Amino acid sequence: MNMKTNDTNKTNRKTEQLEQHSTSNENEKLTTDQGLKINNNQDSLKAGERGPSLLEDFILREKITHFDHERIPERVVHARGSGAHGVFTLTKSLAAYTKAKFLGEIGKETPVFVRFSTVAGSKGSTDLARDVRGFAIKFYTEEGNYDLVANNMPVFFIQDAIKFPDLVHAVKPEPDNEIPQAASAHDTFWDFISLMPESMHMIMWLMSDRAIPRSLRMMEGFGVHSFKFINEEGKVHFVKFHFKPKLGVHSVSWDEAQRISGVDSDFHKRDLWEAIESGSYPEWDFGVQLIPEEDEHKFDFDLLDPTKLVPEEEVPVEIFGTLTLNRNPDNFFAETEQIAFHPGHIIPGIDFSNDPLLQGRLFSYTDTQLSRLGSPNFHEIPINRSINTVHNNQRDGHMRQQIVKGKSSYEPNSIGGGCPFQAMMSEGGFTSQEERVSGAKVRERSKSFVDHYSQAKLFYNSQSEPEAKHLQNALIFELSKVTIPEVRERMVGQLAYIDRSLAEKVAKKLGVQVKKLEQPNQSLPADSNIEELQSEEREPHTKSSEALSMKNTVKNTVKSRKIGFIIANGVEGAAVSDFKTKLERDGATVEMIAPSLAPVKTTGEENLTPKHSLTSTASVCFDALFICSGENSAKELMDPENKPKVLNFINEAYKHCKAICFGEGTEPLYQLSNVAARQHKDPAIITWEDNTPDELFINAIAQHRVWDLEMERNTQS
Ligand code: HDE
Repeated sequence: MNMKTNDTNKTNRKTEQLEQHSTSNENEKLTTDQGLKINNNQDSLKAGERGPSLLEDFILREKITHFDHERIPERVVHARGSGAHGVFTLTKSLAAYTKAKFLGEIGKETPVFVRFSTVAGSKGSTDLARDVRGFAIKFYTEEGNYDLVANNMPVFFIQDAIKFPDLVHAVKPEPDNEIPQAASAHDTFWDFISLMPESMHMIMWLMSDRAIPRSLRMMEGFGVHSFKFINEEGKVHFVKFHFKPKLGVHSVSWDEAQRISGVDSDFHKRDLWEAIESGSYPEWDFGVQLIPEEDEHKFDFDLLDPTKLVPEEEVPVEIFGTLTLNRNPDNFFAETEQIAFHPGHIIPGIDFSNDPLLQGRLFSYTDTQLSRLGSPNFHEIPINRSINTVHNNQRDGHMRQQIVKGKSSYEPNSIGGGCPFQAMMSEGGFTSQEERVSGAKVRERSKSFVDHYSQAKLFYNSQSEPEAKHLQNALIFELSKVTIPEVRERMVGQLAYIDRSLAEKVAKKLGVQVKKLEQPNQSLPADSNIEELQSEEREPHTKSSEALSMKNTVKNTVKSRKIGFIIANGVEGAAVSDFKTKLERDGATVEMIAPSLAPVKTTGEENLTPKHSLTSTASVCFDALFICSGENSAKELMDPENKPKVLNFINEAYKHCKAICFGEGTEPLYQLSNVAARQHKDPAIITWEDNTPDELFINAIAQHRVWDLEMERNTQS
């Protein structure tokens, strides 16, 4: 029995089902795939000890053959992923809006598996790429699997699925030289984007710090499209799905992201894994925006347009449940890699809208699983199995697992007693929402989709000063990598429709002029009436929205924050343990960093065992630093061998706007660091002169970063 599933809190119908397919090698003998015990796994069968290997060696052949075939194609997008098991708990009933059972009964718990991902990079690429993050949730409901295949941004680049292959080809490494990996900062991406004004709103999100999250646990999740809820009476509401992290929405700086990619390219994967292993379970509030069907047209944008969000000021997000991740997978490939999501996996009470992007997705996901997992039986892979048993007349195919008894595999039948029967609606039988549709068969975009700039403006207007600055810098970084001046210029021309001063700031750094684009929307069909379709002068109905700025996020907890304690021989044992206890009491994690991995002598009885050395880690792997008290330890840290490394730690943390606490006796280090040059009170720098350093430190860490002082911290250093 697997240890993890012994925990009764985490046992549910899905874990029980997975347990039937799990195995452990503990205390077992090595066997072949046929169950034959192997006596020698060191040498192949040979004709004489120096002779050639024999074809007869079935053990060698089996092992090598399996190895030769152990790779499957990676996902064409979202290849790099991290997953976890968890539970969705309903805290408020949605029964008035949907007949979906898992959303009806307060307190109901539904097992889930969530897979987070970056989009553009390959499976082995860095976690800290500037990119959208996938946030795909499989709810194992009693009515069948429901997949909410979401992202950490509420809008998308394109309005119609037919443009998806173009978008992905543009962002992926260029076809001739396969450069660059996991990066949008290159010619083809910006060439495409500058010709696609519908992507401008998403570009604002992508260039914002949302694209470089501090943790997968500190990101929002959005269903993007409008979906539909249908209740028992058949009443329809449009619905937008939200997941709001209880730890708040936080990001790293771009400079940090680049450093993390070098120091620990698995930073997000490790962070999620370690948080769950330590019992610090990530949690999100599940919220919905509900719009009665009759209000569909009351907005100044089209609810079917996936490049638009519904401002929370216009329709508030109501919280109905909690998503908790509480168990790491037992096997990455079997679970995180083989899980197969599909927005078309729905259950009674939930239906699609006519969003043309969503409609295209409904085709793509099963299709891609066929090529990735290799068989129409991918639903039988344990992680993909529904907890509701499957009964139908689908049969055969590669790797079929289920042994369906009986003679008939068709319907209607009399030989099988007519089984399996169709279910009536009252028995949970799914019916699509009845909707009147009419119209000529046309290959066209709705005129209501044409305003591409006003919500881009709304997003930009809503950013705090540091966030807006980061966004500008991101554009400058990305577009500076574009080698074709015309593309840079065209992109700046697009930005001018969003915000003139943003365009000017970017243009200056790119060495181009802000020019009015002759034809802003070159993506339109050749015979479109461009004048009629352009909407560049439109102002957003909502001028700014608090929910769009990370400045207004949760900042009252240090839970699961990682604090680096820099120690050396002679460190004040009592001060270290006091600080550590207080931080851990509030849920933070403390890790010791010393000049080497050898135990560190303290002024007290106990030695401390460092987890890291100054060489094996970097300040970018921590949220805050405590330069631990002790004159003697400070002396050792100032040895010529240690000093540059310690100062680099401090200066980097300072540059990245983190909280730093200097203990008693560390003044010499403080004086040598860039921190000493500060001219103003900086709430995130705590020293031996402060009265309640522990409280101040904890409060500063909870603020995440002092982004407001970034300019000041950086111009001094
Ligand atoms: Fe996806 N997308 N997508 N997508 N998507 C895939 O499916 C696709 C879109 C999203 O962790 C693929 O199994 C099309 C929007 C996530 O396994 C593929 C279009 C949103 C994941 C695919 C979109 C997403 C995928 C690749 C435009 C946010 C990772 C592998 C019409 C709401 C799921 C796979 C996981 C994965 C197609 C647009 C989210 C090829 C055609 C919008 C989170 O089927």
